[in-house]
Amino acid sequence: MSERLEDIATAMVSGGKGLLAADESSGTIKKRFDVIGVESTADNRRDYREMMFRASDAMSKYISGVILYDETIRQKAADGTPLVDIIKAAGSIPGIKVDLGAKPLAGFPGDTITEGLDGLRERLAEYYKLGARFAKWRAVIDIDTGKGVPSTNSIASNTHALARYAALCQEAGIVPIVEPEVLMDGAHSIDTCYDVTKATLVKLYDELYAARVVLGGSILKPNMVISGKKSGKTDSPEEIAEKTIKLFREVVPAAVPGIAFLSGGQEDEEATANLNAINAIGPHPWKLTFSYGRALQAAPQKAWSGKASNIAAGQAAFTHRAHMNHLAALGKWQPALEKAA
Ligand code: 5MM
Repeated sequence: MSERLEDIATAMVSGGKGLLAADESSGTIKKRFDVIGVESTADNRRDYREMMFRASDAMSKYISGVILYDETIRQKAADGTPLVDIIKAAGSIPGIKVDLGAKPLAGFPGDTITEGLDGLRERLAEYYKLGARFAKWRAVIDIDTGKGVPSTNSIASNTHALARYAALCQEAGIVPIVEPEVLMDGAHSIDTCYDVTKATLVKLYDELYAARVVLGGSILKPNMVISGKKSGKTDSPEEIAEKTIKLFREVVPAAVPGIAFLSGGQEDEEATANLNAINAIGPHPWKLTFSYGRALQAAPQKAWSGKASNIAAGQAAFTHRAHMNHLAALGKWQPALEKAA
């Protein structure tokens, strides 16, 4: 496959394929394993991820790339094959999470700043050698308007860090996924989500221009415009689609080849229905697909539950969700397809 940044970025979002976000850090994967009663050991994490990467139908037809964690990009399957080689053999692209997590932002209670820029040039060079052709950095923007969260400083600091990260990635021949996640955990309305996401994306593209990032060789990984979970309101897919697209048309340059959404705590089918509604009102200037973590993995995690005898069931659950999201990325999903399965 071509090594041009623009070609890699295009391959990541085309043909209704999307990304598997399997980059849970040690603390996050432990939380996921706790739910299914599995101890979070290196071997269990390897077995679980190997199960998904060996789901050949899902990986070859629906998953364009996999975001890995530092441990996983170095791991070998039970038979000694590097996990990266299994991903590549399926025609999928290995990627790597390079941020070191969100820490409290000094002086701004409730805001966080994502760390990991120091030494990033050297880490990217190593990840390139290990096979990564794209990377991901997640900035976390919470909403708590009563407490002044997010602050202007949080948006400025996080988007500046995203731009510095993206420039370093492109220097290393790696496509940056820029992920400014406006959390859906709060009690805010969909219109507040719209305003905060808009402020974040406007600043993000200012910073990316200033850092001379080539937009054609980058991917945006945003939240959808959606009400906070604690608001008690469930928005229709049509409203989410209409507001999300209205916003993106105002602020995301057409030079960006693709937008790959995070699921952010949406239920599996909800994330699929919302992506489908977004694509159903196209055509759009960019490809719109998925880069889901929880909405792709909750079902296979439950089906697998740490037992070797459940590997086929786990792979079937993963393949089904990947297939449904593939259809949603093409605007061709229907609820009846879930029931049929
Ligand atoms: C898979 O989860 C990713 C890693 O999270 P931590 O660094 O907190 O362990 C996360 O960045 C993920 O890639 C995105 O948030 C999208 O995942 P969801 O579950 O929101 O689709």
